[in-house]
Amino acid sequence: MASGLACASAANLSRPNVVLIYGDDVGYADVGVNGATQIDTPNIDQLAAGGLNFTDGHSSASTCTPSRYSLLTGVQAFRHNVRIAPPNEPLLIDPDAMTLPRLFKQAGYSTGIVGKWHLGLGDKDTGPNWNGALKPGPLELGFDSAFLLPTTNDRVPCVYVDGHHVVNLDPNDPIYVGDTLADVQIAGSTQYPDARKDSNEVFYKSIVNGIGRIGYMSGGQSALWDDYTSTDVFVGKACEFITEHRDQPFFLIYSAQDIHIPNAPNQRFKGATKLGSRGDAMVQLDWAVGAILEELERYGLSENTIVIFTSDNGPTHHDDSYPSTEKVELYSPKSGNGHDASGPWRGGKYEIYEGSTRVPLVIRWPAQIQAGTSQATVNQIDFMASFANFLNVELSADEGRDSRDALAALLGEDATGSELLIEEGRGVALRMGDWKFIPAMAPKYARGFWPLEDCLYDLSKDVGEQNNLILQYPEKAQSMSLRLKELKSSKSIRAYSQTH
Ligand code: NG6
Ligand code: CA
Repeated sequence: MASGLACASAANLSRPNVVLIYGDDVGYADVGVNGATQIDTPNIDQLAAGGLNFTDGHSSASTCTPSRYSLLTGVQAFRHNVRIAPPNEPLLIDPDAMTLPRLFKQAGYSTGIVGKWHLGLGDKDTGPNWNGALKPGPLELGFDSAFLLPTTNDRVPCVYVDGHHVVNLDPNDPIYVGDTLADVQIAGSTQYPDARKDSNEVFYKSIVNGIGRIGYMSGGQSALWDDYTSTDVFVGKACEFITEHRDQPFFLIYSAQDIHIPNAPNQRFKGATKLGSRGDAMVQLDWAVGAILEELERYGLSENTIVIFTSDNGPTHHDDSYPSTEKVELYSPKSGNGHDASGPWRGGKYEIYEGSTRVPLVIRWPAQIQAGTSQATVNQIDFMASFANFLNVELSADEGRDSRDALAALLGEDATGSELLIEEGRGVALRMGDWKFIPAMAPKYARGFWPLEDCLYDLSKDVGEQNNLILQYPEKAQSMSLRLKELKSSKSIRAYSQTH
C-alpha cells in the first residue's frame, strides 16, 4: 500500500502542472520582493516567499514580440529578424516548428494560453482574417485553447479572440484594420475618431473606447473589449481553464497586459498607489496573480503545480507617453517619487542594459523546489530545453536550437546557471559571468536605444553599467566580441555551448 502511494506520487511529481504568469513590461523592481516600496504586491511576494526568486533571470529580448518568439520556439529572435509586430502581422512562428506548448502536449499535458499574444495571426501571405477563421495561430502551435488579446492593448483591433474567432463579432459590422485611414473608411462599418485630429493623441491613429491606439480600425463595435475590465475577463478564463483541467496535468500561460500602456486598471484599483495608473495597474496584476493562486489552492493543486512569474521585457523609460491616461514619467528615476521600476539595473525596455531584460523571475513548486534566492544566470529561451529534459521529451538538433538545458538552475540545484548569456535589443550583446560586452551600433540603427561605441562592463563592481572598461581590458573585450560573433553565426547556441 505504502509503496503504491509512493509510486503514485512519484508519477505526479514527474508531471506537475505548470502555470507561467507572463507580465508585460514589468520591471525587476516593480515587485515588492525585488525592492518596490511604493507598490504593494503581496501575492507575488508570497509566491516568492514560497519559491525561488532569481536575481539574474532574463527575458530573451527587451521587447515583447522577440521575447515571446524565443520563449515559445527556443530560437533567438535575431535569426529571423523578429521585431515588434504591427496589427496585421501574420503568424510569426512556423506552424511546423517545435514549440513550448507542443512539448507539453507530447508529454501528455493539456495546454492553454490566456491574454496577450502579439506574435501575429493568420497565413504568412494573407495575414489575419479578422472576420473569418484566424489561423494559423496558437491552436496550430500546440495550444488546446487560446483566449487572446491578439496584438497589444495599445494596438487595434481592440477585440478578444477565442480560438479562431473574434468574440461577439456582428457579421453586419465587420472589422477592418489598416495603416491608413483610407484602409478602414468602408461604407457601413462603424468608424472611430481619427487620433491625428486630436492634439492629445497625435502619437496614435485611432481612438477606440476613448483611448488612442496604434493602427487604424473600423467596424467590430459589438466586439470591442473594455480596457477597465479586461483583467477580470482574463482571470475568469484562466480560472475556467484550471477548473476544467484540474484532473490531468496542464500547462497554462497567463499573459497579463496590465502595466503595458495605456495603463487602464479597473476603478477598484484606482489610487492603490501614489504612482498613478501604472502603479495601480501593477496592483491589479498582483491581484490577478492572487486569484490564480487561489484557484489552484481551491482544488488542492498548489503543492504540485510549478508557478512561474516573470515578464517579457523591462519597464519603459522611453517614448511611450499616453496622454489619455497619465504620464509614464511617474515611475522613472527622474520623477523622484522613490520608485524606479528597473531597480539597481540600468535602462529598460527597447535598450540593452541589464534593466532591459533582467526581469522578475520567481519559480514556486512546493513539492520540489526549496524556497530562497538564486543568483544563477537564467534566460527564458532556455525553458524549452529545460522542460524537455524535465518531461523526458527528446529535442532534435533543429528543435529549439538555441535553447539550452538549465533545469538544474531553475530547480535551485545549480547556483551559477549559464556561463554565456545572449541579451537582445536592437542588436545582440553578451554576458559572460559578470562581464558584459555591448558592440557599438551606428546612430541610424541605435536611435538612442543602444550605445554608439563598444562597451565593456564588470557587473561585479558596477551594477549600474556606468564605467566602460573597454580601454582598460582590450583583450577581454576582443575575446568577448569574437565569442559573440561566433555565437551569432553558429547554427545553434545549444550546439555551440556543448562544444565550447
Ligand atoms: C512601440 C510603441 C509602444 C508599444 C511597443 C510594443 C510607438 C512609438 N511605440 O512601437 O507604444 O506598443 O511598440 O510594446 O509606436 S511591447 O511590449 O509589445 O513590445
Ligand atoms: Ca512588453
